[in-house]
Amino acid sequence: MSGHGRALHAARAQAEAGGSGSSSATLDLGRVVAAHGRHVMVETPEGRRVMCHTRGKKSELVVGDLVHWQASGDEGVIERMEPRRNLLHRQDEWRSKSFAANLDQLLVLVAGEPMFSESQLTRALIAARAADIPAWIGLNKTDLPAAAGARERLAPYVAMGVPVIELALKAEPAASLARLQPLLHGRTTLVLGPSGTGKSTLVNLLVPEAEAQVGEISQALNTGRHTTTSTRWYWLNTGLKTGLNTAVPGGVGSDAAAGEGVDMARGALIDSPGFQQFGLRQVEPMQLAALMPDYAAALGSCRFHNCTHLHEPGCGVRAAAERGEISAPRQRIYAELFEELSRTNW
Ligand SMILES: Nc1nc2c(ncn2[C@@H]2O[C@H](COP(=O)(O)OP(=O)(O)OP(=O)(O)O)[C@@H](O)[C@H]2O)c(=O)[nH]1
Ligand SMILES: [Mg+2]
Ligand SMILES: [Zn+2]
Repeated sequence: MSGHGRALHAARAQAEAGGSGSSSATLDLGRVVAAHGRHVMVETPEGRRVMCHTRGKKSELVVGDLVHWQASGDEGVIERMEPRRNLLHRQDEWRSKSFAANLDQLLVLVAGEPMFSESQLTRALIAARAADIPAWIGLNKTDLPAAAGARERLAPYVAMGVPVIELALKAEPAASLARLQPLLHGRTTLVLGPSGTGKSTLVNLLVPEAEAQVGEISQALNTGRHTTTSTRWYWLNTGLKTGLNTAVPGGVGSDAAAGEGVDMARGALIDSPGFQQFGLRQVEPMQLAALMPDYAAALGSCRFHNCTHLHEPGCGVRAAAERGEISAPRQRIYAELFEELSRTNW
């Protein structure tokens, strides 16, 4: 289903054939599984991990990138990157921050405690749409009373067709896993969301050997709320010891016997640090409506072709809003974003 295994093999075959550059036959192919400044951890198709550095001052590589590298002692040097299938990033006023590349989907994990910001959720969903990456929402901590408010806040997203699944990753791990596995199986999923919603809890549940630290550790050490400080790649279907992964349809056993098929059927999870800001400067203000499903559904009947849907007479989008088809918070977020993206820095 997912293309990442295929992509890696195809790119390797191409590299071996010398098909994409004269020196590429001497280079190894790998996938970036962690990135930190100039250093990136690269995993070979055989599963070996090699610390590599880039030649430039700063690396633009992100987790999920496929790279060609050359051994240099115990380490490696990155020579070049395969073209990206997609890239999820945020663009704040002064800096761009890439999350990960070559994704099959985005899971935005939210919770009622701490109550998620609808603006941040919308921004993440818009960034995913702009990058052509399917997204869905996981509502975690449904065991807490605050889940009711969060569920209400998510109702418009369900109505506009964004899949929402309910989870209690800590309180009901087995039930949560059963819901997650069909969605994660065989795909590369980036898990994004505010701090403290359970992203690392999710990774630890699905990848028991992940050692992704969970909030309690940092609370115990009193080192602050942000547990996860860098983005990391974790293979799925490696946690057979727990017995929890055996429900995966199409089975891990058959994959193991299929040789190359291992890569294909193995999904991956990418854990990321919680974010505070989510700039969308990569999006043109006039593009916004098309990237918001409830707005997009109402497009096409405005009197003016260059309608901003903010104040023009004969606006079909605002007519839809008046009929209750677009929620008040979404209208507020749209207006706020439109203004933010129209602002110039100088
Ligand atoms: N009540 C409840 N708490 C949960 C649930 N899932 C996770 N938690 C708790 O939420 C806290 C934060 O979980 P993490 O997994 O560290 O959150 P995170 O999203 O990785 O946070 P950052 O790394 O800071 O971005 C921990 O204390 C978890 O035990 C749940 O289903 N119910
Ligand atoms: Mg975390
Ligand atoms: Zn309009």
